[in-house]
Amino acid sequence: MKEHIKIACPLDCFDGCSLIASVVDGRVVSIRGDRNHPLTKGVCCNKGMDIAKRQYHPERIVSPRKKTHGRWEDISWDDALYEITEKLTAIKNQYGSPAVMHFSYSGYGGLIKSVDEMFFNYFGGVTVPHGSLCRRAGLSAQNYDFGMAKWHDPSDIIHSKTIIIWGKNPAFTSIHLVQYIKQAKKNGAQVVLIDPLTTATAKLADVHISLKPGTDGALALGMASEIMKNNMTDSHYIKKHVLGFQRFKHYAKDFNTDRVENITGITKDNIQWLAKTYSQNSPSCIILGYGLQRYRNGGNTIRAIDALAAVTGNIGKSGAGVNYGNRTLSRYVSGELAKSYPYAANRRTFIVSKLGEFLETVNNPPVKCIFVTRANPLVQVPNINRTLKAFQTIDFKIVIDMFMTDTAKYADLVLPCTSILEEEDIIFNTMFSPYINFSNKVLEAPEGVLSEYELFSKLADCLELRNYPRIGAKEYLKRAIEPLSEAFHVSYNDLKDTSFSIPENKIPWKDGHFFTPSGKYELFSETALKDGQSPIPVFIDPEGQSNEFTLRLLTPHWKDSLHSQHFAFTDERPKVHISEITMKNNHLKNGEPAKVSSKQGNLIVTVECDNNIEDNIIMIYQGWWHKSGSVNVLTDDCLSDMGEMAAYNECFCKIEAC
Ligand SMILES: Nc1nc2c(c(=O)[nH]1)N[C@H]1C(S)=C(S)[C@@H](COP(=O)(O)OP(=O)(O)OC[C@H]3O[C@@H](n4cnc5c(=O)[nH]c(N)nc54)[C@H](O)[C@@H]3O)O[C@H]1N2
Ligand SMILES: Nc1nc2c(c(=O)[nH]1)N[C@H]1C(S)=C(S)[C@@H](COP(=O)(O)OP(=O)(O)OC[C@H]3O[C@@H](n4cnc5c(=O)[nH]c(N)nc54)[C@H](O)[C@@H]3O)O[C@H]1N2
Ligand code: SF4
Ligand SMILES: [Mo]
Repeated sequence: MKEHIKIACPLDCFDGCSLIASVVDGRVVSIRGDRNHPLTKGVCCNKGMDIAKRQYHPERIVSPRKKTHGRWEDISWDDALYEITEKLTAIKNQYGSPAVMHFSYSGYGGLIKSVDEMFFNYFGGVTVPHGSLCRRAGLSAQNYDFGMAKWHDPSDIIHSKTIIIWGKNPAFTSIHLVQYIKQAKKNGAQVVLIDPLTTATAKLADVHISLKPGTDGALALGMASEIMKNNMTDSHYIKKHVLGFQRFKHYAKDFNTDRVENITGITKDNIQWLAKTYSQNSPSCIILGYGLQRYRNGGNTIRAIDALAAVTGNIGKSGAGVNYGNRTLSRYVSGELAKSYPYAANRRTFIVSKLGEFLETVNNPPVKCIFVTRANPLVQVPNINRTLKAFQTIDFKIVIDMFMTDTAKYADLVLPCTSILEEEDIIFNTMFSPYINFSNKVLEAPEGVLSEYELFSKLADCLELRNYPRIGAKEYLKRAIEPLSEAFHVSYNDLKDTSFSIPENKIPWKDGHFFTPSGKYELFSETALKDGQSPIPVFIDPEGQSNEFTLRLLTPHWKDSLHSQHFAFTDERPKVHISEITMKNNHLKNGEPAKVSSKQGNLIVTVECDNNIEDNIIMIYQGWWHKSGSVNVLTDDCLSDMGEMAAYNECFCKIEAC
């Protein structure tokens, strides 16, 4: 008999699908989309369907493994727990708890696995990453402007007349957004894409505007200047809701179309057309991606774009808004975890993209143990050569993962973990969907696999962490959602049965009250000034090319892999996408191997002639493993201006045949 059980996708994706696992004789035979979900409506991507493939993959880790003299051997859980207890106790006694680093990132988006963080808090506080590999330059920017990043309800886009998709590739990274963009087009909306690459999303757009990478801030200021010069602003909105208009106007007026054409490579006509269309054919919404803030000027770029909405009054109205990221869910679901914060008195932080540099230089205390959960840093952080070298100097390295990732391979102890099919959980990590999804337990974990929930409970016992909550997993989840239950009168069982979304989200800032200190939209931000930033959005030149390294490297996200997770079992060499002209200029042949070099390292790739790439840019998808070649051997560990964000796109390369 076939059984159909509702689960949720735990991947770090915008969309947050509800899925159906079909089970025959205790085995999952397929995963498909759940038609009853209000947003994802039964459509799911290959990565979601691959949950079943990963579940039964022959290379899945099903026992703890220890490396002795360079060889891996399976060990018992008792031995693994004993070793971890001994080492953590000794390190804490000799150096203090911050000599342990807990590195966790975005591998799994459910509540049940946040116990790792809770454990290390009760341990006394350890060294943890802060800053961002993902989107924090933009979040910090929107904090200055609005007080917080919020996204309109996804369905609201259909009321827009102009939609600017700015540095985002939803055809790959947010497939459920696409249906709303198509609906808006049917309703007559004009869709514009601004991206240096002709991505799959360009097919959705009426107009694609390409520009020099890292120059979007100048474009936005140029558009604002045109809008202000030609009285296309919403003066009523500005008067009532915007702080600092005159200061901003004074600065932006220098961004005339000649200057902006020169900086961005966009024609004067197109800049004028964009300014007019955005301000006059409204309501207009901007859908911001994350690619354009992975530069040294990323935060100011987002602030300059936000400013367009403020001066045209495209805020707080249906069909308007600057949609960047949804941050509203997490504060309602950290009930039990929040109770552990006061115990983490010795917590220490480091900037995540500077992992290598931090490990090279850290002292008082030094890092003696790295414990990695839900992350693959030796593929995903920038400047991998430097990071890897530093990582290898650490005495004791533990990784929890389902597979022997590149990070796991360099560890001393690797522990298996349960999959989404083996846990009852609540998935909340989406950056766009307002829904929280319940995921039922479908299967028992294979023999030898311990859930992280059990593992950290056992470790808390071994280490005698007195205050660690001794409660079952279900009770943990129930307590986690207490803030949500209190705010919206929704119970655990309600979440199980329905798709719940927070009602306040539909049209952000509708009441005209912003979360900024002044309560207004802040074109001039005192908070930014205090943080050492320019108080108004400014354009900062992106990094320039050098004589040796002339090609800009872009490393966007691939359709069929969530970061490194679905590149796992390919031996294929990574492809470098390159235009025919750049290919010929560099004496390369399509399909042949080539060496890409940057200041940081070298990578052997296969040349893929692709005329969707502008000349003088090369593109390699992020996520390839070491055996194929990780693109982050090339990237620099420099930072954006805000949010201590990895500026991956500030990377210039050269390429030669090999
Ligand atoms: N299939 C799939 N989906 C995913 C992910 C995945 O790995 N795979 N990852 C998820 C996560 S964690 C994230 S953060 C998101 C990322 O989601 P997106 O922001 O949609 O994707 P990115 O690939 O980071 O970059 C988007 C675009 O930015 C463009 N870009 C680069 N530089 C510039 C610039 O200077 N100006 C402009 N205007 N555009 C520029 C790139 O060409 C690219 O097309 O996707 C999420 N969804
Ligand atoms: N060059 C370049 N680099 C980038 C980016 C880029 O655009 N360009 N994008 C960046 C972005 S946006 C992000 S968000 C980061 C992502 O960085 P990471 O979060 O490190 O990326 P993943 O490759 O998804 O690694 C997650 C790991 O968690 C494991 N995992 C899955 N489920 C579980 C679980 O239940 N428990 C445990 N313990 N492990 C589990 C997976 O098997 C996988 O190995 O990468 C960044 N790196
Ligand atoms: S990766 Fe995204 S689109 Fe694909 S199944 Fe998961 S949530 Fe849905
Ligand atoms: Mo991300």
